[in-house]
Amino acid sequence: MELERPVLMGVVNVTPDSFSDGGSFLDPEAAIAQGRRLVSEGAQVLDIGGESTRPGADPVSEDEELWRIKPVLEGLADSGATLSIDTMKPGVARAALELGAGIVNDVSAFRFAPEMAQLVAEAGVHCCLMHMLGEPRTMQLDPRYDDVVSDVKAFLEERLAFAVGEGIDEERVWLDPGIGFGKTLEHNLELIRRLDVLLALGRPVLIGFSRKSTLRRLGATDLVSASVAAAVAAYERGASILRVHDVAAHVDALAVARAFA
Ligand code: HH2
Repeated sequence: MELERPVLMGVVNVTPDSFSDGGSFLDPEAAIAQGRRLVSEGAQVLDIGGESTRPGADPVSEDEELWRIKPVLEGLADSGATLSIDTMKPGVARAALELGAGIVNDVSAFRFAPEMAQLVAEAGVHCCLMHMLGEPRTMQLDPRYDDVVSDVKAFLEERLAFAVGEGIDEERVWLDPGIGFGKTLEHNLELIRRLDVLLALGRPVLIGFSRKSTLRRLGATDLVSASVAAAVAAYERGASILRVHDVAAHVDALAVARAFA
């Protein structure tokens, strides 16, 4: 996949309980319409997820997740975007790959199910490996690091080596520090401030700050404009892929930021 920074990854959450849009797109038709709208606004990638990873979220069964995402992947196959499946489950990833998905976005970075790596290797698709401290149910309970940036870097380096060892082409791996996944506001800010440390791993970095509650801790009340500011900051520090819910709101801001590059 040719990456010309910044790539906008539009979020399609087919869930009743996601952070900010839970329940809005549980109906497949609504999710498909949302996906098409995000592509028309400028998303090159659509990230389709059937399980919420918000803090405290309960896990979803594989059958339920499959039931949620399959019709949406089918309905978006001709959308013009590369489809990404946001899942930790190999069964869900396999079904999505059969339906044409080109990216596996695993927020557990293949820790939940290591066999996910072989699946990605055999399919020859891209994957995104994300850092998370602990698991969604408990990750926001007093997260601590020696140095958040070096700890996340060491984790991503190890997961990248694991992925490559399982046969995944290094060129097909994206890395993500996992904004909000077991991190305080200060941790999230520090990861963006020192993004160069993660870029030194040599892989494109994905950042998902969009609509996250950590923005409220900065006093933000309008999470869309706050998300745009965070995306621009991440882009300026070298992020390649921005995972966002409000594609239209990001397009012009990033185009202008890019003009300064
Ligand atoms: N954030 C969320 C979900 N998946 N994947 C990556 N790679 N990076 C992220 O930052 C990321 C992600 C959480 O956001 P959202 O999809 O809005 O909520 P939920 O997980 O509750 O569906």
